[in-house]
Amino acid sequence: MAATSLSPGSTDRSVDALIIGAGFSGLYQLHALRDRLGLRAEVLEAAEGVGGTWYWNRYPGARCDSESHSYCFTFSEDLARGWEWTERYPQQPEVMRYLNYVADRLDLKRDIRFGTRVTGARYDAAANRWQVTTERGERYQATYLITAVGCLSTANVPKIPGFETFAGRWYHTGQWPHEGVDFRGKRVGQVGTGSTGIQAAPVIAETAAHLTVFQRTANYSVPARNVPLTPEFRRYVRESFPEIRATMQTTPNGHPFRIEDRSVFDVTPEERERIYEAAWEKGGLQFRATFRDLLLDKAANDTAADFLKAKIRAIVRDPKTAEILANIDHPYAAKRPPIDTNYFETFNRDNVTLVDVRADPIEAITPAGIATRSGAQYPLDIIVFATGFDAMTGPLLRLNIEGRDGLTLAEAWRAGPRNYLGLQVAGFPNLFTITGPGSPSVLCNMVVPIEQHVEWITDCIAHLRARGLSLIEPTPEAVDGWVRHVNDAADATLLPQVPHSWYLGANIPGKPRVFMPYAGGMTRYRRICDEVAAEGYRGFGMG
Ligand code: N01
Repeated sequence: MAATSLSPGSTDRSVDALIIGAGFSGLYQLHALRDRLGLRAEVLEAAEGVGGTWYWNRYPGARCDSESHSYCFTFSEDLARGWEWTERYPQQPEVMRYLNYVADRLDLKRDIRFGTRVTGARYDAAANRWQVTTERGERYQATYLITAVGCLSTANVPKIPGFETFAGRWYHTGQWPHEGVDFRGKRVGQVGTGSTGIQAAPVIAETAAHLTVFQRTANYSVPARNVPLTPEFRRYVRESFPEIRATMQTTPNGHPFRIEDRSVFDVTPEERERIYEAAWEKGGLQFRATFRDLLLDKAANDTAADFLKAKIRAIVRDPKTAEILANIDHPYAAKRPPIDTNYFETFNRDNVTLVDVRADPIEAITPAGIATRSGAQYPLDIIVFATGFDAMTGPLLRLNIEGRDGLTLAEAWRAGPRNYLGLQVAGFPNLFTITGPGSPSVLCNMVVPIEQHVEWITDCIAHLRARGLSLIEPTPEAVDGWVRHVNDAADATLLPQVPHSWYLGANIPGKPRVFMPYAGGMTRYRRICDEVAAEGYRGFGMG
């Protein structure tokens, strides 16, 4: 059913549900509300196409670190059977093709307003409606407002003195030009060595005249070992769809493999070495799944950390460079663990230099390049900022959301995000946040929490409608309890012990230091959400 204007002459569009964002979350949420519940639902999307994070992150080497056969929707066997991946890890263009396939197959694009950036959303209590405004001045109204803006969609370009004076060109990896960047003959500086920088550097180095990598925090990385998928593997995926889905739904991180149920100290040092070596050869995030206590016990983690640091020293020929790369100050996987293709090998190239900006911090950007505190000057034609995102809260706060009694989300979250189940905020009725802070989101293969959230939200709205109710909001007590539980879950792991982690908001100056994702695992989270629903949406007020 088409959306209607409120009254003749009014420019407001009125729908039942507005969804912000057309990535994985927004696409599935639109399908679920429109095609399962029969709601009038629309998506507002700033980009000119579907894809969300994959639309913007077109940097060289952009590739998913979840294995392709698990990085896709599982809610429809029919949808899954209509698609075949080509590589172990899909490259950005292939994920985009997949999401377009989904959008076309489910006929979603007719209800997505592209090129429409939301600039404000205000809850009108008298009407129990959300009033949403866009950059172009359009106005929308809806009973339900669902954010599907992802966790990593607000690019962080560090405020380095002299930035505006740079005479060359600069790019942030999360806002990469569609036409690409030609590095041939250019002196390129890359700032940042997170998952993105680790993927980008080897590819940039292939064409740049020279690449200088500015590393502030040394990072672990395990080889991805990407390969084209064999016909046998594709057959396995086709034939084993229910089993693969069942594994993804019953593992803490939503990946299609299980975490080994053994402690690092259950095996001899020789056996442990053999296990790590096999996992290194196999490649990918399964390295983290070799033992159950890697993220729980520092001594256990040290064994993996030592193994990985030794690998760096073995790969990188220049001992000084190797030492800077292996000088890692945090437990393995306590920051998001990158996987790579030839990252450490890249530092053996003649046209690549590593600069340790922990020891000698970036002082300024000059017209000619980057200057560090020691007075060293690095002349550059191009600077690539692989400097990450104002993660999790950033994409929500920039929507300028105002709830009941004029309370803004920025005020409600001044000391850090507070919500219930990661899905709803007290004082913001009928606002649902897919993969919001407090959700397992970024600690998982993202599609798994996304599917769970969308289905939970859809069931919740169906529950309200079946009872003639039109409002749901968590109680302050439920929010307090969830915030406590999120903190406790994080404190039971090594994750909050990394002072410079974006999980804590530590990469953004002035951002409250709160561990944002739910570290209790997707299986436990799913169980809690199911119990809450089964108990009549315990912890929520409805009306
Ligand atoms: O961002 P990051 P990312 N001066 O924040 C450095 C997902 N992802 O885009 O650690 C100098 O991790 C910063 O240093 P430090 C994934 O969840 C997935 O790489 O703050 N350096 C760090 O080295 C990932 O975790 C995939 O000390 C500065 C880097 O920039 C998340 O996205 C691929 C600086 C930022 O690392 C974010 O990853 C890519 C400054 N002023 C990303 N400011 C896959 O699926 C920041 N840095 C494969």
